[in-house]
Amino acid sequence: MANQQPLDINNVQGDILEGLGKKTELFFFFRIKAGQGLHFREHLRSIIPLITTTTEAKKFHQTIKEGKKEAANEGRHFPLIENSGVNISFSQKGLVALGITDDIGDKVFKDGMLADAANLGDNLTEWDSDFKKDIHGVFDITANSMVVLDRTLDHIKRIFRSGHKDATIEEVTQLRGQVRPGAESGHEHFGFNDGLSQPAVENVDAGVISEPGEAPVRQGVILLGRKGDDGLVFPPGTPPQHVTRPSWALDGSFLAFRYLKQLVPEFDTFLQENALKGIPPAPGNPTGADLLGARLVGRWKSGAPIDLTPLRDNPAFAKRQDFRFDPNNQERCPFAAHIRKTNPRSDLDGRGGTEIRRIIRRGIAFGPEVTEKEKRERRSSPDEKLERGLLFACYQSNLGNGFHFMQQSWANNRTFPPKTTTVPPVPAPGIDPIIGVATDNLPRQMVGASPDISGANTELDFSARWVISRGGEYFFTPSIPALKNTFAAPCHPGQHGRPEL
Ligand code: N7H
Repeated sequence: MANQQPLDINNVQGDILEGLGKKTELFFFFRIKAGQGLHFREHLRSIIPLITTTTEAKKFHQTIKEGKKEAANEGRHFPLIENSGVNISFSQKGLVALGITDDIGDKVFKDGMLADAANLGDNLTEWDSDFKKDIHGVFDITANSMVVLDRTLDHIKRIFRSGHKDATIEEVTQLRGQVRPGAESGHEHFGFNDGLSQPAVENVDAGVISEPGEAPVRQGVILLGRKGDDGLVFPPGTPPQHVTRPSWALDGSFLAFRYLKQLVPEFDTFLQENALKGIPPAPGNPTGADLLGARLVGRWKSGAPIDLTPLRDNPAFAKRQDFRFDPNNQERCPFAAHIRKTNPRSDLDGRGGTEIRRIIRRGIAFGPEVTEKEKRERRSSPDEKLERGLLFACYQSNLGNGFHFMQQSWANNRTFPPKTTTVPPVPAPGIDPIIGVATDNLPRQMVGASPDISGANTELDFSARWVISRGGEYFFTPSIPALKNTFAAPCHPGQHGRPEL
């Protein structure tokens, strides 16, 4: 039964519904030291005032927005404001280490990402060995600079006595991301503007996104225990399977974290070697490589959706969400384009819609820019220090409806979106060219991107992968009251049989 009290966004950690302000970001993965669960709770209590709430994150963004506007009116440069944000999340193993034994009602979370790796199409030999170890939790720390970030990290480590005999946590690993420099700011390493399409959440973002086709989602699609957190919908189109949440789960969210390496020179070379032909020579027209890239992603590098502007980029359209795919046609946007695979919009009209599949994404780029040597050799350096990619993070109330489903049943599935009724019939859409993995040992391929712009139903084979999973984990990001009253409460293991929602 959904909670009837109105949502108070002071209770929700800031990265979930708003996003922490970030130029740099650190994911600090930790383990609670054996036998230190109770002392960890004490330290956690001291951390709670540092946790950035949704209200605080919103206020920070508002200040920046107003400051930038004012500076622009006065013709001056708007300086970076010193700031730092902190959120905390726990894995299932972390809950166990804390003695929290209630069933949270999400099998994907409980089993963990390592157990899910094969379903996601990951090759475990490509995983960083740290993600094969036990991880109990993660601090998500953001800041306007590395110096400020390190200061916040030091503060947190001091509270947990890290490095001392009486430490209650030990570091498993840490990953640092940063916004890319200059004009690439906001763009991921392949060069595409990222983080544009997010679901608006009812009564939180109301009025922010109101374009047709992108109605706000119910709060329970992202937050546990709220209206819309109805349980797993599987197989697709069937009624939700009943789920019971413990009371402390209210207003928390599941975080799927993925450490994704990107092979940028290889991706660029592929686009050049398969550049689309038949683009009329006219001023402002893209290269064939640019057009192919846009058809793989579904947006131009500026962010403009190809469904609205299929043949040339138009940066003025960068943030537009008001498009609905023609379910019988992939001339404007291939069925398998990354954004169509991960948010098929009108393709699922009459098939249950997309609402329960929506996720809120909070990724950041990591690693250095491509070097001149890598450009020349058209190959990523084997030097790990030059590895680059995306620290992908997303929130949802149900991993089996959200991230896990999206990767396994949409991105990796050649026959999604289902196209059984098109006249004339079209071949199966193929695999998401950006994140899809062929789990059936057949080549990776998609339809609708080759070899010339009129060949909307022609197959393109791209057996190489450009995004490689190096690991990850599933976490639960509790509400602030749950952190205070359950996670940091001074009680003994086994005392958590609390009332259900
Ligand atoms: Fe994706 N990319 O640069 O190609 N993504 N993504 N993603 N992605 C999106 O709307 C990218 C990944 C989604 O509502 C854009 O923000 C890369 C995973 C969803 O229209 C671009 C990687 C998953 C959307 C990229 C990567 C998703 C989306 C368009 C990995 C989930 C919104 C800009 C390195 C399983 C779809 C934007 C919508 C958009 C890229 C990963 C999901 C440019 C490079 C793992 C739901």
